[in-house]
Amino acid sequence: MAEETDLQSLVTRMREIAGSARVRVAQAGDAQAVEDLRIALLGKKSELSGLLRLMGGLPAEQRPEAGKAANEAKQEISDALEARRSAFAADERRRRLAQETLDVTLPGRPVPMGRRHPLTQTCDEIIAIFTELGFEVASGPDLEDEFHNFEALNIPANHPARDMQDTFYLAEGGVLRTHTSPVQIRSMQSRRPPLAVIAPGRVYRCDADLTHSPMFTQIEGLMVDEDVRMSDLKGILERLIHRYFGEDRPYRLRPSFFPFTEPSAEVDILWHKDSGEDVWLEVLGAGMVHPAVLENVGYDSQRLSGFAFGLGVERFAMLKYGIPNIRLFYENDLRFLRQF
Ligand code: 2NM
Repeated sequence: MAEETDLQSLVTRMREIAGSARVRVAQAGDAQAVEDLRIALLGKKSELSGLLRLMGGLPAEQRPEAGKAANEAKQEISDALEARRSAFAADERRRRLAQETLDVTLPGRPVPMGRRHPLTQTCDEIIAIFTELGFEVASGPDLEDEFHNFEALNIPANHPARDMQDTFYLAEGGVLRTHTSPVQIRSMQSRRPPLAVIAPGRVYRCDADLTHSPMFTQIEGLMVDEDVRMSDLKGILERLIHRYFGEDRPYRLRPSFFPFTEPSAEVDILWHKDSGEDVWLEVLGAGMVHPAVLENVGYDSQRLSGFAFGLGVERFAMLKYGIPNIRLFYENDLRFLRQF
């Protein structure tokens, strides 16, 4: 180019630069090549920038035309660079999305299902049998005083049930309840007949072998009204036995003794052993509430009568499911628990 700047050749060169830039940009192989080209074509050291500096040597009236040509060249190059850059960006995005594809038809990760503990299931099943008959559910404290656990139940101070061998006495006084009967005592103390309640809950005795645990679960029942009879008791217990062990299950009432009932009975069911032998198995205790117990809670034993019964929930579950060891209920071994 001539010493002094010539408008025509300046404009021509700018158009040539723009034209060849379009070809080079079209040939760029990747986004980095486009960026390298942007610096080479529009950067401070580019030929176009050099030409812009030369524009200062033009006569003032020619500068607008040169400036217009420069802007057009810059714009053309920028547009070409941007088009190429966005094409590579779109390619990159498509590639990434293809890699990230999620198969929404794949099965989900399994969520382990929880279930009720077999003791809870058995408890709920027995409770349902009684609530359907009109009984209410009552509860009370595990730590009892000797009045509610023994005295009110007509269990005298020298009775073997009060023995240290059978009962957990607390140093601070009181006992861990040995049955849920104290709940029945509290129900009678706080309410007036007619009364039909069941008391499910944990009870505690100094006892441990295959079929006995120092803590186990009991359900006791109580009904008090005018003219409640032994035949009412038998009817209710028959419903329980037939609902829980099967409608054709043979059972029998056998005379027994408890301090808190008179008369008292134990209920046996006929059990078919694996050996082929049929045996009577005791499954619960029951009786007509002793008049002394009614008087202890302030009821008139001349006007009122009642029946009561008690059963061990673990024993009911062990019989129905053939569970050989009571401790399986408390170990929370999932291989055991999953079977129910
Ligand atoms: C049993 C057997 C017989 C019983 C008695 C009472 C109360 F509080 F009414 F006197 N509640 N439960 C009872 C009667 C419990 O369990 C083997």
